[in-house]
Amino acid sequence: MSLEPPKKDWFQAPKGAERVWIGIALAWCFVMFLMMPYWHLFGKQNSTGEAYKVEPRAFQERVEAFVEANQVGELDGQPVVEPPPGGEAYLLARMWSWYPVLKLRQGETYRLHVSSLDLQHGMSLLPMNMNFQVLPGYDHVLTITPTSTGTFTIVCNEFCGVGHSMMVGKLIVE
Ligand SMILES: [Cu+2]
Repeated sequence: MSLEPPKKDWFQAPKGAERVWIGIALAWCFVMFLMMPYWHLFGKQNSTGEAYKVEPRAFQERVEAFVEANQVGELDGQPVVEPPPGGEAYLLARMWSWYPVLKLRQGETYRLHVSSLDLQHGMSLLPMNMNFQVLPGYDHVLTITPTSTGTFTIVCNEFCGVGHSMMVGKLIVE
């Protein structure tokens, strides 16, 4: 069997129900397209887009200094760190853990610096619907105000190797 070129006038304009379905799909594309700027302006869980360049080792040193100055306890071998209300907090992602465990106060606003020591990770705060990319070299600053108390779980949502599924951290809000 050989390939044959299509016959002339092969195109037939859609009609009837096909037109309607194409119209519905196109209209929905526009709705989703407009939702992107809408959420950017009115979504409550968006990043402010504040980010700085940082060497991964320099970021790690800042995290260590932050832990040393504000540690209040220990949980599963990880330091529990309580940043000053309204102050700066740090969270380091690395293969395959989140460091340290943060302890925040409800209603206070923090500047949370998030970065990675090695490769790309994803910070997903459960059960809240929050997802942020965590990249080495970028100090991503999230302005956060916890509105509910409890112990929240941070999981990695970017596949980062064999330990990916065990990369679970904790965030405590009191
Ligand atoms: Cu990961």
